Amino acid sequence: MFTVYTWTTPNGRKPLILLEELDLPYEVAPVNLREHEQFAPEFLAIAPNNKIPALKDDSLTLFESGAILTYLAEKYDRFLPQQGPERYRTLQWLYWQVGGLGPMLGQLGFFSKSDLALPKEHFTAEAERLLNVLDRALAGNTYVAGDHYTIADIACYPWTQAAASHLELNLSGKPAVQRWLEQVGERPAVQKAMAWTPAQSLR
Ligand SMILES: N[C@@H](CCC(=O)N[C@@H](CS)C(=O)NCC(=O)O)C(=O)O
Repeated sequence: MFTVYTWTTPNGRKPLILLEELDLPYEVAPVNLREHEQFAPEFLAIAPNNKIPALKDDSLTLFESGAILTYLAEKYDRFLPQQGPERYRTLQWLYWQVGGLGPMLGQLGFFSKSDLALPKEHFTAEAERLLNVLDRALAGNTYVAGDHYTIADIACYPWTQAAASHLELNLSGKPAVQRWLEQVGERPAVQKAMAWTPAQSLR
């Protein structure tokens, strides 16, 4: 049985989406970020970087959402081709999300709550640029890495959704992103994982 250590944030939803897509049994251990539970020694033993998500599979514990998605996709041979260009395009967009889209939108969320104009301007411009990169990629493809739904879509979806719903970035000039958000948002696994709350047991 997998245990997912998580919270109701975009990074936290990624492993839930994949586990739902794979239709696997799992339990959720909520790590309440508002109560700073990510700094508790018990969690530090699992996730030395003090951030969610983390995954436990028997004796293996993993942190970093990209590593978790790759591990599960490879274990079940789904949503990440074993070889060929689409494998590396999937990994390329996965790393792009984890190293770019996520951190930049995260910083925008942080500085939006401040009255510091310069960082707000900087991270808004960077968020716009990254969402335009995604829009151009999706204009020529059904999914982020090509014709198939992969862990790159799973990584990008919660953050892109948050860009519109929480960061109030206007996606009207990004038609391919809007089309893809609708399409991915219709998947039952995505809906279930995006609706998860700590009070709820998924299984
Ligand atoms: N690169 C990490 C980022 C994880 C991350 O930033 N998690 C946030 C929630 S979305 C967190 O745990 N924040 C708590 C903190 O910064 O103290 C990943 O992709 O897993």
